[in-house]
Amino acid sequence: MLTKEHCKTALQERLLALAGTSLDEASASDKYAALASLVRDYIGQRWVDTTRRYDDQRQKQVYYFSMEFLPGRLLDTNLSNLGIRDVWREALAELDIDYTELLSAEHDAGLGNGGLGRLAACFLDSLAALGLPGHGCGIRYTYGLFEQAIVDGVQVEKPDSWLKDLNIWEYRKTGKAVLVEFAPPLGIVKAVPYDIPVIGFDNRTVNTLRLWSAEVRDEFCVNYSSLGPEDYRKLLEYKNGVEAISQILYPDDRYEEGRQLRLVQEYFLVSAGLKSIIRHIKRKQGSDLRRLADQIAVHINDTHPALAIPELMRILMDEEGLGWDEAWDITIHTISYTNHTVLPEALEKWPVGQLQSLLPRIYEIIHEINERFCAELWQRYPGDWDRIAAMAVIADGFVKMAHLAVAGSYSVNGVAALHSDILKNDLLNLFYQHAPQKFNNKTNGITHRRWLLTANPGLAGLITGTIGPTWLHRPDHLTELLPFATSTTFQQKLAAVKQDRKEALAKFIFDRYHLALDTRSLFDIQVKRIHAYKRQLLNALRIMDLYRLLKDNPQLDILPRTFIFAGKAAPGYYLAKKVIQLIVTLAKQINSDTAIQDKLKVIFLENYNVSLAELIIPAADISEQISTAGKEASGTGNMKFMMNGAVTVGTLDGANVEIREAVGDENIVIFGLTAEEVAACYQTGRCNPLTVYNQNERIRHCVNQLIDGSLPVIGDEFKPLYDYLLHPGGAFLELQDFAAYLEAQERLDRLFRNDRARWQVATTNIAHSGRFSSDRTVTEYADAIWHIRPSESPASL
Ligand code: DL6
Repeated sequence: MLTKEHCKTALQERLLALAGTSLDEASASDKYAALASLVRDYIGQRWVDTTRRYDDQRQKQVYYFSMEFLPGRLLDTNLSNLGIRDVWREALAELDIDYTELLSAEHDAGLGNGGLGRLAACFLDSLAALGLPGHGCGIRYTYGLFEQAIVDGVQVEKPDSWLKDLNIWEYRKTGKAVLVEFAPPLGIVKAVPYDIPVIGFDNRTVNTLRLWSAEVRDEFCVNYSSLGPEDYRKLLEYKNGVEAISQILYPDDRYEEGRQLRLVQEYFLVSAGLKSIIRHIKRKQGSDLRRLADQIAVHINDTHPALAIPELMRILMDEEGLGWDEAWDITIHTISYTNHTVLPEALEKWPVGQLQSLLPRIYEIIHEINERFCAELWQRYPGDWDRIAAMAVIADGFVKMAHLAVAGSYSVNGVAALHSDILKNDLLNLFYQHAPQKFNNKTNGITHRRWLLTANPGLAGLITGTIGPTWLHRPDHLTELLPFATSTTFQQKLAAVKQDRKEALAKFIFDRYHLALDTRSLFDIQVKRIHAYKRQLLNALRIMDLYRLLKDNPQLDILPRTFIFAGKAAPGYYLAKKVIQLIVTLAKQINSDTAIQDKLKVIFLENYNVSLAELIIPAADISEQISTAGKEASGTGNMKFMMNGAVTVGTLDGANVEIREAVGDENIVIFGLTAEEVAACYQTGRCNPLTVYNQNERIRHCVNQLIDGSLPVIGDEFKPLYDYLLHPGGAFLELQDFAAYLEAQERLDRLFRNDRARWQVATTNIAHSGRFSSDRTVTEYADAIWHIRPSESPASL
């Protein structure tokens, strides 16, 4: 049993040993490093035991392959999962150490762009919490997603060198390196794993996130002075080429530049991952791989790791000597695939020539997969050339990765009910017709441990004080809060928790930006990647509209609002960067205008990441989930906000649809075109934004502000946004949904004027958020896709 006294002594001893410093002299990073290294001590044995248990019991294990993992900071979560957070907090307080300050000394691990990477991190947390044998497999990028700063109103990017200080959570496993082979000039590359423990909540499970780093191979040891200039150049080229592989994480949406490196990264990940898994299986369970699909499941997170299919075929045939049919049977029973997007520009395809020259053997296998797949289709649909061409893995000079992923896996899932339906009925409809049994839905989820228990301890305490602690293991038990939704006492306590979080956020904003916020105003928040389909622009237009109304009538009776935005735009995504610039410009104009009596404030918070999200989300009154229906595969921010008692204003898109189902119409504010209406709009070409613009004066007035000199910018800064909005058939239907959005905001205003109703809605949202815990999602994957079982019985309560 760990006591405060133990903690205090241990910390001081560790500070001496690690940093050679006393407590008085130690910096926040010294204290962080000392505490984190103590946590390493606590988990070592459990980690070894977990691995042994899986091996001894010959348990089927799942490996979640993902080019992105977005874990954020780990110290707080790890302490909480180990059940020693409170004792440590108290001990630190007695040593006069500010816990929050100590936590912020940890660099936020940002090895992902957004939802896809964060989902992967939530899944790992849930796998461990549920005692399930499941591990992550990714790349140890030297630089995470860029750090965003706003300079002169525009986004600039700085490298995120998150490894510049020691990463205390990783264990370099030099002895477990494997070799990955590319065609010359790159040739053979050494892949070295760095393992990060993934600690289960209140149980004895510690799983592994294995991140691969590229290094020059050991034979690369030459006497430089003996080299001629040409050899020297080649050597340098090799070294630089290898080191580039795990150097940077590609920002979303814009893969054009340096696509070759991205392809190298994808193969590097899958080859290293599969080789090490197979080596482990052979060592522990013998060299007969014909039962591989009963021993492991390999899940590919989007198509980025889809080369796992030909790579597994290659290993089974070329290294293990199996024939094609046997290897194929094993492969398609081992690999499962999740699709995360329907946006055409995000669907990966690789030019044949590029794949062929970088990975000739892999290309040969893909070619054969395609030949056999097309032959199978020909048998089934003789003469139907159009269908076969549309389904081919290789077509028009490209390898289509989604087609490869569907053809080479036994399960294909979408990430929310609506999205899975779109896959079945639209994007992958021909594949669905061909093999309907593969298709299924697994609605996303988020870990309630990070997004409620540790991000919002006040709310977690209130919940536990009200319904007891069972929700920690069984988030579905949050529904026990429902009877308290109308309780005045509960509502008052909930209001106090929200107020506390709003003040914490306001303090952060004041300290960082010197902007004072009215914490009694409604915190109306949109935080996510900046992308046209997510429609931050629609939100900005609404703010412009409201500001104009207030300017015309400063006495206008509205509830004061603070609009908070955060999110990164891909560096090459011009329009998204313009949207940020617009928001920052609005902030400048509105925040300095005394005529509107502080009724509105706008702020764009720089460098959105997991840690910032943990500060922002608990403070939200309103959650903006306003994507064009049918475009957001699921969304997971929507779940984090509802879990923290915010009211969603959203379209019927992604998981919003299921959130509405869960909470009921009266506890969410839905507006706008449905996915079907949106599809019809695009198909018929009838939705010309100019029609709306010409017919609706209020909208016209708003859009015109982008170009008529109303905004404090010189020149035509926002003309591109104006053109985008009015481009026929272009835009994401911002103008078509604008009137409905304004009306939805009025509904929200009415709701928030009624204190009892507003806290009832908030409570109802929290109560139904258990359904959106990743524990539920991962259980569904484990039961229906991976067929894995917990290796220990669930923690006793
Ligand atoms: O499934 C996780 C997350 C969804 O919640 C978002 O709706 C979706 O946009 C995101 N998808 C991507 C796609 N990237 N690629 N390819 O990030 O996945």
